[in-house]
Amino acid sequence: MLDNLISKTLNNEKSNTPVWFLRQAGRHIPEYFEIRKEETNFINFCLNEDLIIKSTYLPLKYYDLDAAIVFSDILMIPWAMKRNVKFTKNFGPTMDPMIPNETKILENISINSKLEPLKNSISYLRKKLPNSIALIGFAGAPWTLACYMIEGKGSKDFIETRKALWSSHNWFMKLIDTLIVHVADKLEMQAKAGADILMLFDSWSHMIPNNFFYEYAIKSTAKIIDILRSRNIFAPVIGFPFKAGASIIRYSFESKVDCIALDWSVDLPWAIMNINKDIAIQGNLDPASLIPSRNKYLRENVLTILDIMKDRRFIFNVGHGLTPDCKIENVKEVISIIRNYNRNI
Ligand code: 1CP
Repeated sequence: MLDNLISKTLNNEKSNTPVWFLRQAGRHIPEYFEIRKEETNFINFCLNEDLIIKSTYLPLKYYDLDAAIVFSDILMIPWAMKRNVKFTKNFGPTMDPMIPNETKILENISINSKLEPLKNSISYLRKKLPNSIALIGFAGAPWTLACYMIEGKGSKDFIETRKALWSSHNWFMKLIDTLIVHVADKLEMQAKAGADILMLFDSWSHMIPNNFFYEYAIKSTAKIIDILRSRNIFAPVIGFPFKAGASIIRYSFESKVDCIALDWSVDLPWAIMNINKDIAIQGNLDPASLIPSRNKYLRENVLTILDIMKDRRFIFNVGHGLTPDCKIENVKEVISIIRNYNRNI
């Protein structure tokens, strides 16, 4: 086992509180935009080993972190499935929306052959990174990928996806089953290449109609983890059912994740009372608290989170990705509060 705080925390040891940040690699560090200029097409950027490696390293140059997350995007799976994914500046990702009942997408294809640069970058990074830094590989969860693929873009309510779920349910189930296999394949590839920890982003889990939450958030995650374990991949999995409210209780017991990432809306005292005590917890500082300069509540808030979580296996993180306007000095301050807290307990 790697000698780092995150691996220890996830492998059942109570250790000092580790820290890393969702979306720590891109956007809020000005130097990222210098690296980004080297390749303006974002898909090509995510396929360029040199740029993947530079971006993954970037936050480690600025911060004393316990993990690096490999630079990529959840939409590399739809891209590898031959959807014409494009990233447009100031708009976000787009692709041709899928027509419900379209069967071509359900064909059995292998996505990993198209993601070789990701695999090679992970192998290189794991060899170069010190053992004290965990390397995290990731994928989007099937529901969240289906949302982008059916809608063709981001959305406030993913109405087309929910309509497809009700009107073409058999097809929708097959689409999710197809995505389960692709997600498992991609996670397996990353673990075999050297990723120590795997994370599943279900960023739109709050768009799942409640009576389908078990099927599409919990069971699909459990199926992915079953596939991984059956292939002898035992890297711990962190699940992130974003904004799923009280449904995180059942998710924590039945999705088979080793750690649940909590978003910034979750009340921590409620969470530790109600969710599965056998799994670790990651979260849940509001990333917006890292935007104002000299935010006088920041320190108090970080200490409150640490106090509440002191008897649980806990990874400090934000409750959603860092935003482009987040301040580097605030991130540094949070890390120093955590390191000092660790020294004093
Ligand atoms: O031009 C650019 O630089 C594009 C901005 C950008 C970046 C930096 C996108 C487009 N993706 C990424 C990288 C990325 N995406 C990482 C790498 C690590 C890091 O930044 O530290 C990760 C882990 C992701 C994951 C991701 N992509 C998620 C899940 C996390 C979350 O925020 O909920 C989602 C939903 C996406 C889709 C996506 N990719 C990019 C954008 C702008 C979006 C969101 C669009 C929307 O809100 O619908």
